[in-house]
Amino acid sequence: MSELKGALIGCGFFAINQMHAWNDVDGARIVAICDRDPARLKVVGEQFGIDRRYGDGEALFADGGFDFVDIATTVESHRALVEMAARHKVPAICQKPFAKTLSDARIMVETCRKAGVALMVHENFRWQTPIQAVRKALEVGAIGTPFWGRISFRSGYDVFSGQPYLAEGERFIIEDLGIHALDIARYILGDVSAVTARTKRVNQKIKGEDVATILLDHKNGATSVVDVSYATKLSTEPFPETLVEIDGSEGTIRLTQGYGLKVTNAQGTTTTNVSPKLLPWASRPWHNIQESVYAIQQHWVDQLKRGMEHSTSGADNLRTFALVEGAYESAATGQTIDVGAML
Ligand code: NAD
Ligand code: 89Y
Repeated sequence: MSELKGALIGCGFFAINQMHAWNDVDGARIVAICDRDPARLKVVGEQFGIDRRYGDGEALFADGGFDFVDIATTVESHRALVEMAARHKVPAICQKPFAKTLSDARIMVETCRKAGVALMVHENFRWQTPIQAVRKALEVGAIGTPFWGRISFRSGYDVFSGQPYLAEGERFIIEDLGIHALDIARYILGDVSAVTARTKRVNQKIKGEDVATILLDHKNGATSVVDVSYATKLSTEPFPETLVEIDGSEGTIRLTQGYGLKVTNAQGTTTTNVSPKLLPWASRPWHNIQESVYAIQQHWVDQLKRGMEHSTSGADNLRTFALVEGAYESAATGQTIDVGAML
């Protein structure tokens, strides 16, 4: 199949990474961009040499001439834009968080299914090199059957300067960042039957919670703790590293700060450097996330060409999104939430 043509909607803070990654991806290129803010449209259009520019999604789709759309706006517009893509029979990638509510997310998945168009959520953290390394160690049976895990993201990094909207929502860390850690928990230990959560707001200058501790009961009997914080001041700032601990019947895996992977089993302990590549357009400390943006976008193109389901398809992401909703419900009620009943 020849090179796919894409259109990108939403030329904000994070879209710059997506545009750089599209330049590197094999088999696709961006031919049109859209943003309702003319200043952002101009900046991105000039930086990446895109002449076809639109201030409105309907006008973009009406002109057409592209094989897929990459929706990089914030959550408020996701449902309308995914539905627009489905109406125009255009396969769509949508940034996380996929939707405002699980009920919206379900409708979006169903709408694309009925239209017969592929839908992938840009849930990129599972594509990070260190997370892929953990999954591989498990797949080759290095520690036997996992029975316990901890997925941990604790930081004091100022995310609000680049993404000011994060300080303004009633919900913050679970919806914005915990969503990635919950997805990693599913990716590594499998689907979840129940969720229990506690949250806190430490930074009084923001509206939502900035600390969450979440207990997951996995369907295979494993238990995991997903703990996330943007109120944690450490001697060496780990942003944006997700640390992982897995205990299995035959050994342990530890993904430690600084991208070290330690695997211990009857053969002894091996320590491997699983640092992400610093792509030419990337910058520290974001390079881990930036490399995963390239990886997920390449996956989108490869699977679309093969006509196969994406790792983080809309349908897959419903199971991650249910954990987000379940965690908020558990924190609000103090109860353990049955995830199966939500899906
Ligand atoms: P942003 O506010 O900087 O950019 C969003 C852009 O979309 C703005 O320029 C805005 O004008 C435009 N926009 C909004 N609604 C539109 C519409 N209906 N039509 C056309 N343009 C519209 O936001 P951001 O920080 O770039 O975040 C975008 C999304 O990316 C968020 O959902 C965020 O959670 C996500 N994000 C993901 C990662 C990741 O690693 N996956 C990292 C950061 C942000
Ligand atoms: O928006 C968030 C994300 O998806 O990754 C990190 C982030 O930019 C801030 O928490």
